[in-house]
Amino acid sequence: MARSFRRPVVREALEDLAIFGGPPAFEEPLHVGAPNLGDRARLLELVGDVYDRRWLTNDGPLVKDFERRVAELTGAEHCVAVASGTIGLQLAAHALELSGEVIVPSFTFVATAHSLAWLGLKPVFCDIDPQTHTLDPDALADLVTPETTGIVGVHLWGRPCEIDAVTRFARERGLRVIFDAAHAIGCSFRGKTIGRFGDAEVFSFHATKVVNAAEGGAVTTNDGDLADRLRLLRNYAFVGYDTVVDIGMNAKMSELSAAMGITSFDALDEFVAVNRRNYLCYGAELGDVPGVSVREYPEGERHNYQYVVVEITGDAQAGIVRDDLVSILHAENVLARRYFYPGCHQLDPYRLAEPTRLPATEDVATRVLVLPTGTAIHQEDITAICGILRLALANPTAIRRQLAGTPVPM
Ligand code: T4K
Repeated sequence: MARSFRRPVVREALEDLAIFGGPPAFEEPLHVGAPNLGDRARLLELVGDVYDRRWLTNDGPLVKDFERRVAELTGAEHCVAVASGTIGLQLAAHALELSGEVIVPSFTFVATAHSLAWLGLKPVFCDIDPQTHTLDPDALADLVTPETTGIVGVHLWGRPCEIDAVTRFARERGLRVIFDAAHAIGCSFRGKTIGRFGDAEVFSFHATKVVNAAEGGAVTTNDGDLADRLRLLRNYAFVGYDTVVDIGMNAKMSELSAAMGITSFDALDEFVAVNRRNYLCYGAELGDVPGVSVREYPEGERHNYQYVVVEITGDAQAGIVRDDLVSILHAENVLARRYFYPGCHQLDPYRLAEPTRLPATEDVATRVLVLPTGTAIHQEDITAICGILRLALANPTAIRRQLAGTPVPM
């Protein structure tokens, strides 16, 4: 059900904040990642067609149409739709015959690392450039060993990583390159749409993404042989009914997901326009607030503005820190997120295997706050959220006293 819009309670005084005992500003939770929904009638029409055709999955007509739409938008020669972004990354890594060690930024959603580890590959975590939040190409050389076979760059927040530098570095050493483009549908790098770089790029069409197929993903590539191999592996590596030529898996997108994805694609321009409007609104509300900066997207490129990312610059002794703001916002029913804290290298499965220090990742991971956006968010919501942030940031002493000993919501 769509969220019925109830005007949020606007905070005027510090004591009104929910952490001081006031009622939450929002009656219902505001999520980061509430899905953008396309046209209901169109979705139901497509689902009706699926029902009538009795063709539910296995490379059906809607999946083919979805693939065509992704290829058209990205400019990639081939698109292979899959069941999720995570499976897309696995399929690409397997199809490219990666082995041993693969370099990957730690500051990413854990699926990037998991997809490699699940194949028995060792993710070797790389630090980021704190200005871009993406893989620092200057950090790559120290991480290469005789076991290294590939690099996975991540276009975090939809901002392309240093594609040229990463690709050049990899080519000089005979390494494969996959770009995790989970956030980057419709974004561009030097005027070219994301989807045609490296050996392959992998998108996510999870419910929380700007284009969603409920669950889904896609691998794009300009390499026809690789695309053929991806299609083979996606369907257990069957050739015909009885012949299996490789160790494949079930990575197929269903027709129902494709129906959702096509409906979502139809509305992409509208979703991006709303995201951009929200992003500009946050920027205007927070532009002159000391201690907080809204991360900007590079000029002259296409963006989907899917994430509103702010960095909190206050220091732990004197000011409000990011985690204080998370507690304050959650109490108001604004479920802001600490993506991607604490960095993959500090998550148990990876931390325990091999302790690593990545100073830029560790610093940025304590300062980033991701705020709700998308079509479920109204301008009044943003004004109210920013009002809460301004009030809190202007009163660090009282806030810190009030929050002393309060655990950060997870
Ligand atoms: N690489 C990168 C860089 C990624 O960010 C991701 C996924 C991947 C690879 C892997 O792609 P997939 O295999 O997922 O296709 C979410 C998403 O689940 C995940 O897709 C996404 N990145 C990540 C950044 O965010 P969570 O666990 O933080 O949030 P989740 O799924 O619980 O959703 C967030 C909030 O959205 C919920 O608390 C409530 C709201 N929500 C969610 C769903 C699913 C709704 O209102 N309705 C819904 O249907 O991971």
